[in-house]
Amino acid sequence: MTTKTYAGIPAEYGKLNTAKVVLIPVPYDGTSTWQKGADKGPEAFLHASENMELFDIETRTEAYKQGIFLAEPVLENNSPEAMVDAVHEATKNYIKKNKFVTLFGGEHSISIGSIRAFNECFDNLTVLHIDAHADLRKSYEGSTCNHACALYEASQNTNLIQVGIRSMDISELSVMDEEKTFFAHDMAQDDNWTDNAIDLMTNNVFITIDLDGFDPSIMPSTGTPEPGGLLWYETMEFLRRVFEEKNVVGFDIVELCPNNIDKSSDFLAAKLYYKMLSYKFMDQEVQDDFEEDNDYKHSNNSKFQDDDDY
Ligand SMILES: [Mn+2]
Repeated sequence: MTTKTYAGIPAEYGKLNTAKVVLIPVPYDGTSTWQKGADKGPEAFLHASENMELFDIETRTEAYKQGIFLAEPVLENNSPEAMVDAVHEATKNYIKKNKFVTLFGGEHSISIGSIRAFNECFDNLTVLHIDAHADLRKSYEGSTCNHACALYEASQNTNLIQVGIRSMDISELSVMDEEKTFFAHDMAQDDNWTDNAIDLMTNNVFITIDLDGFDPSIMPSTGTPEPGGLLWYETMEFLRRVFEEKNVVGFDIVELCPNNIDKSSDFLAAKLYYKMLSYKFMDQEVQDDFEEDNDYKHSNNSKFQDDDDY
């Protein structure tokens, strides 16, 4: 990867010791079943981010000034299980440094590792899962770490809320909690779905977004596009409310499958990531003296309050 800092931000905003945010790229595409290319996602996302303006009009903030450290990418790909372990370890390492940890995939199986880390570090975790697909298979093609299984573990040991679902196998019905599932065809008819989804959340929320949750008209560059997905402003309105009303502890964005023709999807992913940071930090002052290694408090309420204690 050629990028030195996220979005080309000045180096003083990209240092690990002062940054509030850590971004872990995971260019992994080992188990995808149809179109390959999610391994190219992080690079396309970072490239688009460099061409994005960094003042967020809606919140009137410059979230990058909170500091965003671009971590070394997780490159482990000997097996899906080894990749999941590597993602878990990297994610937990930065959570323990009291960073707001974010990841960019890669295919959705990376989320098995990130969710496992967040669930170990935060009490009563809600996983908000935005996706076209349920991803609730216990195993698929011989592995429990296949992208089709991305949310199975979360369904067993977190408060999993699924939004935008419009494709699944009948076998997943027995795992799915339909009370906590917002099917796309119902959302299209129900203006109250955002209220209902937020009511089901505990305070600590991890968000995992498969970009195919968006409608293919605005997000064509993904491995398995499905008609009838989320549009931009309804998603932003929903996400903003989640960030305002809950303690979002981290997030990942997966399944960008870039191609040479459509660049708008890369920019959607870049904008989505930055909007989520803008919502997270919209009420937080930027540190005055950023270059000093101040011991300021982070707001993520992780179990780990002491940087040295691990
Ligand atoms: Mn999906």
